[in-house]
Amino acid sequence: MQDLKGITFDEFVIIKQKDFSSASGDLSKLLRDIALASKVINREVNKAGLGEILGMTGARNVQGEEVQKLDEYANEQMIKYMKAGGQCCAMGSEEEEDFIIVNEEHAKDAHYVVLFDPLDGSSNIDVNASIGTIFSIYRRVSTGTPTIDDLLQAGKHQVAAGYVIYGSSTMLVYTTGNGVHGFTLDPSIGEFCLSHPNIMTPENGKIYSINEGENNNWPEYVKEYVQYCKENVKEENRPYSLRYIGSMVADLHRNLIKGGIFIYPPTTKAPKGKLRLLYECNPMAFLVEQAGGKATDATNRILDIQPTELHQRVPVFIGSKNMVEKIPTFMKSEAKA
Ligand code: AHM
Ligand code: MG
Repeated sequence: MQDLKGITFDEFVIIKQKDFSSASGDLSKLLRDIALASKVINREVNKAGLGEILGMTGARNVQGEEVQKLDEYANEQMIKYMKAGGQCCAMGSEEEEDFIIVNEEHAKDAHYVVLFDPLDGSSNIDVNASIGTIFSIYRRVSTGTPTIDDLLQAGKHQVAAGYVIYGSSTMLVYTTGNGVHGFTLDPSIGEFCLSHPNIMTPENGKIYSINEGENNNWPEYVKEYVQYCKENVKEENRPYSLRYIGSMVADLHRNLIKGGIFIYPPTTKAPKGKLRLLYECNPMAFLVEQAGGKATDATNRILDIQPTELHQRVPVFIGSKNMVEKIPTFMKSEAKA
């Protein structure tokens, strides 16, 4: 790839769109709308502490408007920019019970549906830990009024996916199935600039990320795998290090760059895990696979799962290829026991 480091996200998606002679530019426009919405969310995330002070005075700000929780605010911004952009005919949000049909006149020929978690890891807002926005884009399959089938597509049909991490710097990481590229927000010009072209995740990592407090509620194979991560086997770089923020975007972003496995397993309390297939697992699985990693529910590839409901949950084992491939070997030992 020619050296494009430093160019803006908007310029980059236009250059990439030219690689596809049939491209109309609609997807590029949609991606730019998502980037714009995330900049607006970023602005509020960055002053979250100040917002909380206002909120404590009676949940009304100085203009007399109700002070909104940041996750609600992020949800509203995503919906607003998707509607305004005109490229999205329907959307699903982790914050909305039902999917939303975009009835705007200028969106009547829109080809795309967008699914998003507007602010993932929002329990971390209060403590200034990293949080993120996750998005997933499909081409609609229906004609006429969009239907639920447009949103219930297997992850392998995604045409683009990505996340924005609001961390020590704000980054947008995305894929359209042609590699994974990361852009860092330059606040001085208000643009995401290419900082991490062609991200590839190491095949082996040294990090495992899981909520260890739930250990007693895990199936045996997860307990055994985590025990394996802790064993002293110098030649295999074990023990691995445990790193867990409790914010999927932040945990996965770190593991994507450094190598590692992120696990949200089935538990006795949540037999299907906690994370949502459509808003969290599919987009992350698309990104991680594009970066050379893997994502499964322990047996099935995440991207092959046919969703049956909008808010479906799924266990997830995602990250460095060799680490994820190790999981089924522990399941076999469980079956033997
Ligand atoms: P949210 O979408 O309500 O923020 O919940 C999802 C988050 C993920 O970011 C994170 O990986 C997980 O919940 C942490 O859950 P737990 O506290 O059970 O470990
Ligand atoms: Mg979430």
